[in-house]
Formats: sequence, C-alpha cells, structure tokens
Amino acid sequence: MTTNGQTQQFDKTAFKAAVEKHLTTTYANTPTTATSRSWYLAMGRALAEITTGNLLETEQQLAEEKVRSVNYLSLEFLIGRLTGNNLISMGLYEDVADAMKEMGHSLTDLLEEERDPALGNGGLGRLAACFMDSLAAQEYPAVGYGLHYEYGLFRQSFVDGRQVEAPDAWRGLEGYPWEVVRPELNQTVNLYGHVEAYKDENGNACRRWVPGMTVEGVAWDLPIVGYDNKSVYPLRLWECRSPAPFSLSRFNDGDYVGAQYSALEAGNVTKVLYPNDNHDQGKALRLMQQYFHCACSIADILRRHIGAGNKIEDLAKLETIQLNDTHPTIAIPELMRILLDEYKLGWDAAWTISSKTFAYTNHTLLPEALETWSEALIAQMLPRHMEIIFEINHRFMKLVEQTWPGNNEVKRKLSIIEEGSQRMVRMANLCVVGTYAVNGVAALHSELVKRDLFPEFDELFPGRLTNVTNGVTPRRWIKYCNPGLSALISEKVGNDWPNKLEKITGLEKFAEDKAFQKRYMAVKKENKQRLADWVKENMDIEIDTNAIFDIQIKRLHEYKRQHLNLLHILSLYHRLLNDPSFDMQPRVFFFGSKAAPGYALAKDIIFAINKVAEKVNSDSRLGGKLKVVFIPDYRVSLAEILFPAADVSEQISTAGKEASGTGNMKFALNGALTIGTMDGANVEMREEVGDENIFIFGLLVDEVQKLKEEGYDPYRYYHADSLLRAALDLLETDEFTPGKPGQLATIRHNLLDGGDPYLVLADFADYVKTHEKIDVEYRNQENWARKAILNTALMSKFSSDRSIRDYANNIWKLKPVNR
Ligand code: H2P
Repeated sequence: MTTNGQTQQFDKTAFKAAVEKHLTTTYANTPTTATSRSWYLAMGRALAEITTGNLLETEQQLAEEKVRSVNYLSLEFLIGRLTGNNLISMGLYEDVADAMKEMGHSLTDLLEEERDPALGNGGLGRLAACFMDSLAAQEYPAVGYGLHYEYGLFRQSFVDGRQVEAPDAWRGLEGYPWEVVRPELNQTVNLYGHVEAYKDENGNACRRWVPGMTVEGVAWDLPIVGYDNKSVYPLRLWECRSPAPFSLSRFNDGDYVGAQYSALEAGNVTKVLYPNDNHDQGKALRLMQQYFHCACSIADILRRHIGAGNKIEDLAKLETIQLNDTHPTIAIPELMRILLDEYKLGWDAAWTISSKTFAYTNHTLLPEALETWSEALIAQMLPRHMEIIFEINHRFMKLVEQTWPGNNEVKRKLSIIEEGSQRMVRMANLCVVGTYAVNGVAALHSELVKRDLFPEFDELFPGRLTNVTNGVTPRRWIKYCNPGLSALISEKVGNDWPNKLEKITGLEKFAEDKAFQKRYMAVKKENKQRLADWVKENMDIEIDTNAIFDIQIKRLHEYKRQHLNLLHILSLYHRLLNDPSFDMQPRVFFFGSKAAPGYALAKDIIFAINKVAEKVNSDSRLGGKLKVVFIPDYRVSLAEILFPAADVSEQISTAGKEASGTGNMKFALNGALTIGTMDGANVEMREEVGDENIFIFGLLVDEVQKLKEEGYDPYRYYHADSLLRAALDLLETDEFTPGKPGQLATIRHNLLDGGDPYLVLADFADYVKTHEKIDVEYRNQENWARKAILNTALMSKFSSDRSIRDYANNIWKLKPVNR
C-alpha cells in the first residue's frame, strides 16, 4: 500500500509529452487545431499507459504467487465514465488537472467529453461495477468477465413526450482510450452441431461434441484501478468475431452479402446489450450471448490456472467463479464438459471441482425474471451441454427421491427441467444445485429467497443459501460526485474515509452543531444549483433551489411504482387548484428512467409524466409550487449530478419486490432523506439511521401477501378516497393532452380494471400522508439538516467494500494480496 496512490511517481513533463504524442500520432491532430474531444482522448491514452503497465505487473505477481482469485461473471457492467474515477483512484486528479491547465485545458471540461460506457441496464450492472472497484480498492485478486457490446443500452430521447430509442455507439469512431485489445488471449467458441460416441485408446466409452459453427472471442481489457494502491485488475470484455471475416471466392463471384454472412452472424452476438434484465427474452441470440460469454471466460480462467503451472484438480482451491444472476449459468455445464470431455475426469471428480468452484447471486424474486430456456433450443445450439444438464438433473432427482420418497410434487417443483408442452430448463434451479453458495442481496430478500422461492433447497442443502447485503462504492458515489461534501467529511474525520467508510460515523457528533449544519446545507444548495443549471441548459426549465428536490431514478418498472409517484403529483396538482386551504413547500419532482423498448405500460408511464410535466411547469396558477422534470437519457454521469442534489429519495416499490436497491444507499450517503417501503435494503437502512430519520410507509411483505390472498379490489380504494379518485380521473381527461382526452388512460385502466398487480392504490393514502409529514419536517431547516447529516453519518454499512469483505470472508474465502 502506498499512502497517496501513485502521486509520488507522477512526472508532469513526461505526462504532458505523452499527451502531446497521442494527440499527434494516435489522433492525428496538432495542439492548435485539436478539439476538446481529441485532448480528452489523448489524455485518456496517456493515463491508460500507466494503468496497463500496472495491470500486467499485477497479473504477473498474482500468477507467480499462486493466490486464490475470484472471477466475477456478469453479462452487465455499468461502469460509467472511467477517467475521473481512475484519476481519483490513482491519486492524480490534481496533478493531471494542473498538467492539462498548463496545456490550456480545464480537466472538468475534458471529462465531459467521455461517453458513458453503458454496458448495463440498471442496478444489477452497476453493482458489478461497484464490486470491481471494491475488489481492487481492497486488493482481493479478481478478474471481471463481461461482453464487449458494440452498442450499449439505447440512448433515450423524448419526442412529444414519448420515449424514442437510438443505438448507443459508446466507443465513438476513435475507440475508447481506456481499453486495450489482447489478441494473445483470443478464444475459439463452438456452437450447434451434434454429439458423437467414441471409444478412447483404453476402450472407454466417451462422448464428444462435433460443432457445426465456430466463432472467435476477442479479449478487450479495461483497467480497474485500486484506490490508493498499485493493483490494477482487468475487466475483460469479450467481442465476438468470425474466424474468417469473409469468403474471398464468394466476394469475387459478386455475392457480396453471402460472402460476409458468417461475419455478420458472429458480429451480431455482441452487437447489443439486451435492454432487459428482468425478463426472460426467449431469444436464441440472447442464449448465444450467454454461452459465448461463459465459454470465453471459462477458457480464460483455465488458461490462467493451467498456464501458472497448476493442476486441474486444484481449480476450486485457486479459483472461484461468482455468477451474477442466472445469466451466466451455462458456465456450469461448460466447465463440466471441459472436465469430462477434455480432461477426461470421471463424473464425480468433475462435479466435485465444478460445484466447489461456482457461487451464485440471486437478484430478484419476480417469477417472470427467473430465466428458463427451452430444452429444444439448448439441445440444438449446445447439444453436449443439454446432455450434461440432463445428467445433473438425473442425479439430483435421486437425491430428492431419497429425501422425499415418492413425493412427485416436490420433484416437479425442484427439477431443473420444467415439464409442460414445451420442456424448459430452469436456470435458477441449475444454479442452486451446481454451486456451493447462493446469496440474496439484502437481508429481507435473502429471507424471502429461503422462505418463498427455495424452501426445499434450503432443507436439502443447509447453509448454502445466505445473504450479502449490497453496497456502493464511496469513491464514485461521494468523493468523485460530491466534492463539496467530501471536503467537509475529510475536515471532520480525516482523509481516509473513502476506503474506510466506518470513519464517516464520526460525523454523527456534528449533527446538532449549528455551524456544521449551515455548511452541510450550503453544500447541498451548491449541488442543487449544479443540477438546476444542467436542467436550465439542457431542458430550458427554470427551477428554484429553495424547493424540495424529490428524486426517483431507476429503471422503469411497475413494481418500482413510478406511477405511484405520478399519482401523488396529480393529487398535489388537484389540491393546489381546488383546495384554497392547501399549502405546500415548493417541490420539484425529478425522474430519470429508461423503459425496455417492448414494455408498453412502462412507456405509457414515461409519456404521462412528460405530459404532466409540460402542463405543470408552465401553469401560472400553481404559483411555482410544483415542477416536474423528466431527465432524458438517464445514465451514470447524470446520476453523479442527481444524487448529490436530492433532498428526498423515492424508494417506493411494493414490499417484497425490490431485492435490495442501491440508489437508496447513494441518496442517503449524499444526505437525502428516504421515503420508502419496508422493502429490500430500505429495511436495513432504517435500522442504521433510526425510524425518525427515514420516512417509511405502506404495506409490509406479509400484508401484501395477505391482501392478495383475500382478493384485492382496487375499486374499493378508488371509491373510498376522493383524493385518489381525483388523481386517477385526471388521467381520463384532456387536462394534460389538450384536445386528446384518454391519451393517458391506460395507466388508470391498468390500476382499476387490470387488477393493480403492484398495489399502487392500496399504498396511495399512506404515501400521501407521509409526504405531508416530509413537507412539515422540511420547513424546519435545522431539523432537516440534522437528519440529513445523520443519514450521511450512519450509512457506512452500505459501502461495497463491506459487501466485498462479506463475500471474501463468508463465501469466497479470499485473502487480499498487496502490491
Ligand atoms: C436488480 C434488483 C435490485 C438490486 C440490484 C443489484 C436486478 O437491479 O432489482 O433490487 O439492488 O439488482 O442487486 P435493477 O432492478 O436496478 O436492475
């Protein structure tokens, strides 16, 4: 460990020369003509030279020392911009700002030139990014394995209030300066074909896969830079290419399309990130992506293991593989196939290695999100894997029979193969059977995994099901995104809190300190101004920073209940116009959210919020008390402006549906007060900050279940509550869509006639009442400041460093290796 990152070794003159060299030789520009973008690219390349060197040295050291590592397999890594964050980890932010200033450029402006690598949908992908950051910060040997999508999550714009999607070419024409291609690590991946039986030289009966198609995996490494240390780990992203780019003879014969067919087909595999992480896509290309990712990653793990002189039998001793959700489940039969068919191990030996190598994280209980693949599709694309899955299931069913003799009901429930008109493979069941640990992502969620999702598995494999509560990295989510608050924290508790978040508890004793409260609130005000400026510049909406900034930013989904928030806004609109005695603190409601392109209701909710915003923001009758801002193209770099500016954080999912949430943690760390249900990590946040510093409302998990069992009738709430009725009925009128009544009515219909599956109406009254409480509490600014400070001070549990230590100590049995 160094005490100040790599600052001691920074040679400003050499760095400036490297930037100029890249500006001229890599990007063919001269210092006088270059644009800001070229300067940013050249600076990025110069910095990447340092990190690539460290990455290679770290790799070599870990191989030589034969240490145990974790391999984090995820189809998504929502890393966000790397430059600013890496500068902080390297301890070079000020030095580089200085160097660039001498070259005539402001570092902050240059950082704005970076496009977000949006290689994930939401919380699941962002968690993977926080985890990589925490692994490197604490020097737990790790490799992240993902896909090198040509297009990240779509770019969102609004046309007449409706979401329009466009491809996101995140690398630009020039490529991404932080990535480096590693041709020596390329892998060959097989698909389709058939399985044949043969006898080996000793006359043993064997099986082998005769593939029908082959593609190539190209490795791109992004550096994950350890904060305040010299370890740099790879985030290795695989790009799919055809081994033969095109057929020259067909091209010469004039068949231009046919000549490139195989390249087109291969290129499709990593062309786009599927904009869905909570649905079973049911698309062959998605399965191909998953297998391609796993095949490349497993082959690379084995290359490292064997290449370092280790025996295959020691794989589970030196490597562990964490499956981030079920998306990489096919890695289990892939490793089994290699152990059986290539290393020629017997089934039991192979299974012992494989099942001690893999662990699995469950991120959701939503039934539609529990992936299944048709057996026919797997058998066609991966025939040998399907055989292996059958064998795993066959042996597992024997165990079930031993435990519950003659109980076909339990067999049907636990089987990896779901019977029906089309037989399906249940990936979550395969994960529980084929791993040594299964964790949920917050205490409540993990309890529900045991109690409701996998109770019999818990009985069969005692201790396998466990919990690791999520966390977020304090480097990006305080130090980088909130410099004002960071300076204040450092002044009070010292400089080392970014990798020792326990220290932040030291702020607790300043919560009552009037002078500190003033300074803390002044920082909040500056952050609100930064957001207001962004909104003015990009959306031409004026907002007052004295208003309460109330923010909901997350994927659009009915269970996350952006429409509950909308109904509350409609109720305020109604009261301001119809109830002369009604008074409220001015409020600005912010939303940031993308809807999966095929999710019609989610898109209708976006449309409705935008239409309400249009009307409300220009309605002088409201006296500026109510504004609504839907930030387009919500992404990590905008989150970095939104979290620090929030007064109120909306975490309002139906209890039992949000596995954890991580935005809730980022808001609270940055001093926003949560309005939330007893769901996911909100429950643990409440334990940390105390009931008086969080606004909890709504039905509890068991109450939700009970109400549903009893027969939930949304009309009962509609008829009983005139405010709710007024809000819902506004959606039928043309109040927000002049001359076009009914344009927003689908939401109302879904709630009233569609059965309101997420109990929006049942929670409405308590939600409104709790918001009224917030309104009152905010009026007393000293009281609010105290609560906000306590939220920052009492969030240390939710550092992803703690999450990673939990994984390392309780699951992976991993030790840090210092460089
Ligand atoms: C999901 C869960 C969140 C959880 C996150 C990380 C899938 O994220 O729903 O509750 O915090 O994984 O474990 P998201 O909905 O944001 O895509």
